[in-house]
Amino acid sequence: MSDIPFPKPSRRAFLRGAAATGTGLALAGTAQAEGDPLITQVQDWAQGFGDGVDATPYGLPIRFEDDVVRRNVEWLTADTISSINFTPIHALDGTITPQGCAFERHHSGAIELSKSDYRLMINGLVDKPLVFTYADLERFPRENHTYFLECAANTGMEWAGAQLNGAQFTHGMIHNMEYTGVPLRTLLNEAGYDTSATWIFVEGADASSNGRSIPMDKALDDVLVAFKANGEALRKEHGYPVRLVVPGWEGNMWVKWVRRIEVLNGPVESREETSKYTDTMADGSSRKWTWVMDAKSVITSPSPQAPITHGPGPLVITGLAWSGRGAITRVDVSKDGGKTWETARLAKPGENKALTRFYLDTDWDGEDMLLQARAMDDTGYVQPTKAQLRDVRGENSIYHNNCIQTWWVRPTGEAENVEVS
Ligand SMILES: Nc1nc2c(c(=O)[nH]1)N[C@H]1C(S)=C(S)[C@@H](COP(=O)(O)O)O[C@H]1N2
Ligand SMILES: [Mo]
Repeated sequence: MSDIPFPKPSRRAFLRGAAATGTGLALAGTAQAEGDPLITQVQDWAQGFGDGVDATPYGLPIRFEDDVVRRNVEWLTADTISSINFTPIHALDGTITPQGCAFERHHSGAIELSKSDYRLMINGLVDKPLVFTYADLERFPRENHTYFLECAANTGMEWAGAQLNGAQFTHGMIHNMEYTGVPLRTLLNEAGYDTSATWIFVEGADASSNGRSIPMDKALDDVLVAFKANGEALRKEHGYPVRLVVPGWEGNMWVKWVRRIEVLNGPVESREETSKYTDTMADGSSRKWTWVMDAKSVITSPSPQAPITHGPGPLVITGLAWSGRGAITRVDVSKDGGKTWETARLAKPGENKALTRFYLDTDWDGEDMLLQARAMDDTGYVQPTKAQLRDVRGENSIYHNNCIQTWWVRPTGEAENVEVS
């Protein structure tokens, strides 16, 4: 898509905007009591009974929310078995992703593995190879941590130009859950791992096995062997009954249905690791072992799937920011394609390797906006523009696109995925 020239704001619009900001935002309700049957008449739902407490032993969202669902992009993969779908981030708020709409990525489909059939083996450079049952894992001291998981391919279709029209599709290969699990360190200690060992190799119980090598330093640091997410059992599609949680690192290392962990003195050069999860640079060379997900952000509303549905005046601009290196410290929002920036309000102080919600409570003048968000983390890293990222990485990459995203919001409130130069 070609560059969109930013329409110059008129002087009148500028003054109106300035005056409104100066006085602070005042918002009255937009409906009127008089003549509104919703106010003046007794409605059906107030005259009969609702559902009894036994109607839904395990509840689903109310039917009015039935479009808040994972979606896939049909042309992306040949079939749905080795495929991916996307979290409806445009329709969510806060930071926790409900498991029921958290994106899925499988190489050979989501398998059904019961707790009683579950085994986890730790072997290789250990004093004593061990096999844990699910019940064994439950007897180790466990911890709770909230982390994001981002697929390395998130935003990967956007390298060459603005392509997919919606935050769900451009940035939805991400979810954020509160995990309960046992630190991998605890289990490695239990097996008596060789302290000179430098790597582990982890594989899953599915046909693809998704074998991945992880440096021992990371394995001993914050990796979890997790069995609950957001308080309940992992869903089948997220690795029931047990998955690996590798905080801040690319999603493919978070092995689901984890069945074996081998302690080694070097990485296992699996097919996927050497050929797939590398970044192709402009000169055709490859960047390898880029495990950490750099700081990134996206405005979730307004966005193409979440247009503004009201006129000028108070507008809540919101989005998500995250960094695999630590906590988000600041998010700036631009309405003019990066010329000027305002610092957004973080809903809560940024948390380590977890999604951070930001808000810009603003006054919309009803004119075009080129909305952007720019994240900063506690290492001092600033999210790059698309041009800056292309300067370093070219346009041949798929993975690790963490550039600033632009939405062109029209006076009608509709938004579109665009690029600014
Ligand atoms: N066993 C196994 N683990 C796996 C995969 C897989 O196909 N099999 N896919 C990986 C990839 S590429 C990603 S991005 C994440 C996705 O996790 P989710 O399905 O819970 O979103 O799981 C990873 N772990
Ligand atoms: Mo992935």
